[in-house]
Amino acid sequence: MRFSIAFWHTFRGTGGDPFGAPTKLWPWEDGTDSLAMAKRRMRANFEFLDKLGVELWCFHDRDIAPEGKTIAESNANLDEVVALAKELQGTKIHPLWGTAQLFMHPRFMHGAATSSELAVYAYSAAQVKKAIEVTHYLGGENYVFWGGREGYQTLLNTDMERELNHLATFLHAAVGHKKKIGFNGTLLIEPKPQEPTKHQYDWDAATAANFLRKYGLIDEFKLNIECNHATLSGHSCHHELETARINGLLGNVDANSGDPQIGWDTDQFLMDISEATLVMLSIIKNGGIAPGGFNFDAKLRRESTDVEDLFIAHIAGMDTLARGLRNAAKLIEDGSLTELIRKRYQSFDTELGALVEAGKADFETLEKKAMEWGEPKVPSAKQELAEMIFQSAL
Ligand code: XLS
Ligand code: NI
Ligand code: NI
Repeated sequence: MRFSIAFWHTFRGTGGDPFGAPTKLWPWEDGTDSLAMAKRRMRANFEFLDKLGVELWCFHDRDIAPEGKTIAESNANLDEVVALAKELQGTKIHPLWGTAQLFMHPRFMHGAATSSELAVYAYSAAQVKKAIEVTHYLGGENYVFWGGREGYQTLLNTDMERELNHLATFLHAAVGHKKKIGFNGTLLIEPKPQEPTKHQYDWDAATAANFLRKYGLIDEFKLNIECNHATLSGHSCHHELETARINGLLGNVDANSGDPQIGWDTDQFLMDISEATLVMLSIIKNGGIAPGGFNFDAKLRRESTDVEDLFIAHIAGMDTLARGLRNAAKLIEDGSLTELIRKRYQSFDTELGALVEAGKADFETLEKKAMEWGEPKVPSAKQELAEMIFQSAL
């Protein structure tokens, strides 16, 4: 199943929210952001991975090591923690993906690659360069670009075309650097429609795919679909996975879920078996997800404060997806849904249908047929039957 622990939530999540102070005071934390603390936290991460039997993890550069006063100092801090991580990884464990955290510091308030300030663009390039290098060094299989603050708050002060051009040149430079250092991992874009900006440029899978095509990046990137981002964009996770899949872009899943009553990225663990079954239907159709995986980009609720809760959440997240896989396999083996869909389109399984699908039926030919056939007989879509078959598999 290629499960992965998200270091930022599991080891840097504090339970703080805009209305309240941190609630999680893990026993290994000493309340500082020192290098020594970063190392102790890294040991806790590997103890957790070991106890769960999970062999993949994901990180942002700034989650795992404290930022220094200069880029050189930050890089040195990162090198020190990464050396320890490499040692603790042993032979079995490695990152599913790494990424650069380009949104927390005030310098990124206008974005990173889409900032109006050239010095920020350059700073971001330096940070991504280093983050790709350490991901490569740790044996990471992928590298993710989630566009932190790549977006806008108002178009009145924004040159959207110029910002998107900058984003594309930035990503081309990342491809160049990846090749230069011999990193063979997949580069992924993680769509999200809004938050923190009002409009994030990588809105959804279709928007990201169009961006990649326009700028000649389509063969160099895949997509990391996050379920909660999907629902924020007004789609279902299944829709986003399918959009990525049919475009040959499904690369990874950030396995989490939102709350139907809350309109933001709540990053809850995916606990809904029906949702997990839909996710796994796409994964099976995709022929699996490797070299991607299921990253638990999910956090405990503010009110869940026991260390035990970290285990319960991840175990339940894994079990839910595993049950989803079993259900999806059952549905596919049973074949009723596939048959329902096949029947629905069977009018195209004809000589004329084949001509249409090959793009060889011109309007004259079709007009002649339409006149000959008269009023079409339109069959039922069988939605309730499809829903019944689906629910029966859960
Ligand atoms: C935020 C994103 C983030 C990415 C990694 O909403 O989900 O956590 O996965 O930068
Ligand atoms: Ni994510
Ligand atoms: Ni998210």
